[in-house]
Amino acid sequence: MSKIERVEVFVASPGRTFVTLRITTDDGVTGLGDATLNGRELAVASYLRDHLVPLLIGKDPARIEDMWQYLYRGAYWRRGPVTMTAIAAVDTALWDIKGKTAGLPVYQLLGGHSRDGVLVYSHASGTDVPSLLDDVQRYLELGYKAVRAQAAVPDVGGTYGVRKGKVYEPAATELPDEQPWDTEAYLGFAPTYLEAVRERFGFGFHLLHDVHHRLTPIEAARFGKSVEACRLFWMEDPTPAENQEAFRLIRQHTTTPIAVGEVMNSIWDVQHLITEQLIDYVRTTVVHAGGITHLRRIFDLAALYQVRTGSHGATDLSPVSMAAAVHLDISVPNFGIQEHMGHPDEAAEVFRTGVTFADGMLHPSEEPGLGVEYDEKAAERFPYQQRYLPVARRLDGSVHDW
Ligand code: KDG
Ligand code: MG
Repeated sequence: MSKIERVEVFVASPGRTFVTLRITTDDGVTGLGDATLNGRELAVASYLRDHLVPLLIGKDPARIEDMWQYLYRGAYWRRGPVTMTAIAAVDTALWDIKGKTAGLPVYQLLGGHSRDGVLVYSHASGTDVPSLLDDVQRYLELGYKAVRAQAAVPDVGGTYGVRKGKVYEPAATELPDEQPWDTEAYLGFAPTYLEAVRERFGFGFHLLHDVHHRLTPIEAARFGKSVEACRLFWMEDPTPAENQEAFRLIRQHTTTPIAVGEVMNSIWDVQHLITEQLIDYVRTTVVHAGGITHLRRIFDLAALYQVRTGSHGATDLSPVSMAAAVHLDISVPNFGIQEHMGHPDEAAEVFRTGVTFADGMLHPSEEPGLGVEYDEKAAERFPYQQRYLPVARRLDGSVHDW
């Protein structure tokens, strides 16, 4: 039996911060896991370094399920983003090791191809409608078959999802940037630019939109109804989802499909959303929902209720997470779509990934394991930089969901 000999936690900021776990066995096999929790990175690094590393040394890396149960049940304290991201990193690294030991890419361990490629959507945005339309055109020309559209609400500022640089990076300031929010202005404006996108480019591609938790259930119902003619692939996070029951009201009013889950960390956080068919797509991810082992469990539950997958894939999910996501996406029967935002250029100096893009789809690496390498020497050139996500405030100064 091989044993876990070394466990390292790397925190580096190549264009943005990533926390990466590397497990090495006594026969020299290494596995990588992503442990990045945007704006709370050091909490997960400490959870790993101070609480999980001592538990891993000397253990059998082949016992992935047992390790998951041990770390989850053994903590006594359950769920939550910090715990589940730390467990995810260990789980992902163990799948990487198992693949390398078996000489197979991870998707083969998960049952092999269920499809030829992983449909992805990218992010078009604009500071106004003409610049949004130009950006949609750019993504369609790049070959994307699905595009998310977000535009800045005129005169208000603080709109979610409008890119400034090459990739949209909301965690851009040393302390939280406080941004204004006006629900009525958004509700009046957003349907008009989604209509403009359909008018200009037609219906030959999937159009998505992220509301980013900012509406109440009845406002979300109004929004969903008002964009029905645009035939969105989904409206994402229309209302905060701690109260899963809230989605019943939205559902009663609109046929616009709903996607939820990027901030959820376990099967219990999405249980009613799935079993009561209150959503159409579940957006939980490898990194924030307990790794490949737990995410597959969520996806299997979802399959029973005709809920499809639509995993989060923003810049804060490292190339390790993205590779793991693609292995899972290509193998599960109820795959829907995968978010694909890319990373700042510096990230490519630290992570080498075998994931490829062609014709609007991602394809997994054929190398054994996940097919990602981490260059720790290169990472040293990018020391940790503190960055927070923004905070939203309504026009009266009160805090709103960002
Ligand atoms: O860390 C937060 C981001 O990942 C999030 O704001 C991105 O909502 C997001 C999305 O759909 O990509
Ligand atoms: Mg989102």
